[in-house]
Amino acid sequence: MKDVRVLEIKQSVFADNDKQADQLRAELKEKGVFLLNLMSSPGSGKTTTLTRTIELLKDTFKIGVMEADIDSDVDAHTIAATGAKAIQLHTGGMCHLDAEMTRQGIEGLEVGDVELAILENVGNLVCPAEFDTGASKNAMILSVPEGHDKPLKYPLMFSICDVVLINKMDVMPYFDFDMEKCKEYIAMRNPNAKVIPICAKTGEGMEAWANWLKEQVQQWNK
Ligand SMILES: Nc1nc2c(ncn2[C@@H]2O[C@H](COP(=O)(O)OP(=O)(O)OP(=O)(O)O)[C@@H](O)[C@H]2O)c(=O)[nH]1
Ligand SMILES: [Mg+2]
Repeated sequence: MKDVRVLEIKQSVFADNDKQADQLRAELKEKGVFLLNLMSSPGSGKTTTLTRTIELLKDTFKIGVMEADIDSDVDAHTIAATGAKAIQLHTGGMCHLDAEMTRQGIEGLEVGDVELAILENVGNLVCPAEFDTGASKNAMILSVPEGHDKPLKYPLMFSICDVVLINKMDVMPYFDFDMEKCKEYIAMRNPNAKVIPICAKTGEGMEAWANWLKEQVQQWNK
């Protein structure tokens, strides 16, 4: 198994997270690094989606991934196996990353020639939504087994995301998931959010998602 670096990131001491986030965004822009913040509840399919995304975009962009978890390095190993640059971040028990913690991750990743950096945030629908990480875009995954009512219960998460991926479309027949209602609830929280149904297991919808991401990176670089 390929070795991956594990970085213990320190809890931030800065009071003004929004300022730190804007500063990090500006620095990344200067370096030509697009940062995607990927959020979801535990097990919705972040790592599985990322491995497929890397397969589709690895010839277009140099990709680096920061895997944030409270413990373990399993996700960083999964990503490293795709050939992408990967680092595991341990949050010291924190359920989210703020901008300064993200900066520590970016420094640990040694972005260098990385054009697309992706942060797999800690699995949680509440805390990560409260902290701007300095990312260029926010994405989230809602998986079918979680239910279509989640935008009603976790409004902030849906309101800050530019794109919502509805994952695990293959298990749709086994759950009472109403896609139209889900889209309606997401639009109530954020009319500008793009919704893309995907199945990270079979690859359904992954091209649409990869194309959306590619366009965002290219537009941001203009
Ligand atoms: N049926 C089905 N299972 C999926 C799909 N995508 C992911 N899974 C499964 O869901 C489980 C969790 O997937 P992960 O990719 O590890 O999810 P995660 O969001 O990264 O999980 P954490 O990092 O622990 O928060 C695994 O058993 C995956 O194989 C899908 O599209 N369909
Ligand atoms: Mg994961």
